[in-house]
Amino acid sequence: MPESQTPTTPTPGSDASTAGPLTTDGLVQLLDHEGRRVANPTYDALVAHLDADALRAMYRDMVLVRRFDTEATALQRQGELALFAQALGQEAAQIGSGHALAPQDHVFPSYREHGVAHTRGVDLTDVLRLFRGVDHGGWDPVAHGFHLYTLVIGSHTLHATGYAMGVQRDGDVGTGDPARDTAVVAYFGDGATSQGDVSEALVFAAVNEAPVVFFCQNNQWAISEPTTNQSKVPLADRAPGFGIPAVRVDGNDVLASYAVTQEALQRARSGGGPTFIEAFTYRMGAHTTSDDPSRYRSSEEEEHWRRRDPIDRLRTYLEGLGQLPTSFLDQLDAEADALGERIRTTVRAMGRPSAASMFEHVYATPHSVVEAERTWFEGYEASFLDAQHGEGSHR
Ligand SMILES: Cc1ncc(C[n+]2csc(CCOP(=O)(O)OP(=O)(O)O)c2C)c(N)n1
Ligand SMILES: [Mg+2]
Repeated sequence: MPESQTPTTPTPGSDASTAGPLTTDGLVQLLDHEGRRVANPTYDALVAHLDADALRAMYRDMVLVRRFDTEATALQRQGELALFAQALGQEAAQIGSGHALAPQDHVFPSYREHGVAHTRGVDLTDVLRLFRGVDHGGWDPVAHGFHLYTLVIGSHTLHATGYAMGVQRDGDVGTGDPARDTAVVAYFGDGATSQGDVSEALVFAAVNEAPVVFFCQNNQWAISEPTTNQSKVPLADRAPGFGIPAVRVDGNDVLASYAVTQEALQRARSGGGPTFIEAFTYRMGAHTTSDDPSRYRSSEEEEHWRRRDPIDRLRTYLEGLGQLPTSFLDQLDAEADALGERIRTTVRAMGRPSAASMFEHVYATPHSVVEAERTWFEGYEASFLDAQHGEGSHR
């Protein structure tokens, strides 16, 4: 067992001494939490082609996404966003897996996959259109191979599986053409694994050998519920029961996250069917800006994981290689500052949509339920106007 997997300070949310869902046993790791390269005969070959430029590109993306998190949180506090969900602490799982994707792959995210969005070329300011309530999405899912965020926990694992079955029926699996063979990825959390939808998705994916990767970010919390309330065993252990191969990875290790995703994507694209990846990580921030984690977890636990910051780990590794020159870091600082400025300016200029616009673009074609709700809402709004003119009954 590499040193970093040895339990150090067992704290709530990080007790490696148990065999339960928080064990660190069996995690694929290529960089330990001190930023040292760990040899792994199975996965080394999958990262061998990553040169210093590629590793710096991952580092850059992680830093930019973290800046995005910080700026968006500040904007929410200033009243510019209704809500925000940080990806803080999950950058390695997201950027590592995102870098493994091919242009033709298609992703179904939850709501904190800002790192993956960034790797798919989604402008991060567009992500904030949803969190400001300006529209229901903010980007073209087809153009980016990145579906809209899904807030209904776990439901999109079914969408991903259905989409993957469509890919299969289009003949875009197992052709041997690297520009054509396509994989689908569903990103979801530890809490989502308790949803019936996820079990149904695993059943359909398994029996249809659908080209889908289930990427579970076990950040150890589902709002205030710890993973120990979701499972008695590591979450990845469930997948073999469905007939789906599973791998547990250190989700704070960008290299390992890249490698296991690469393996799973190749299996899916070549016709080998689904894979379940459990990326063991930690939600360093609050669930959302509406949450106060100090109500349900200790500062010791947060400190334990702060010392396992995924960005620090890659930085230490690159510094050890002598591959993080000051010129690069200075340029990245400037780039992050420019991104922050652009985020602030763009969000403030988004304006305020009319309330009625929430009924637009819910479906691609007219929908009788949405139309009925729109009609009711317009009448309700009008009743307030009537009241202002002394003609209605509402106060
Ligand atoms: C079907 C459904 N039930 C409940 C909720 C309320 N809810 C929002 S986030 C969340 C916790 C999800 O936890 P997890 O799957 O671990 O994802 P994380 O937020 O940690 O990324 C819950 C219960 C919801 N959005 N959808
Ligand atoms: Mg969670």
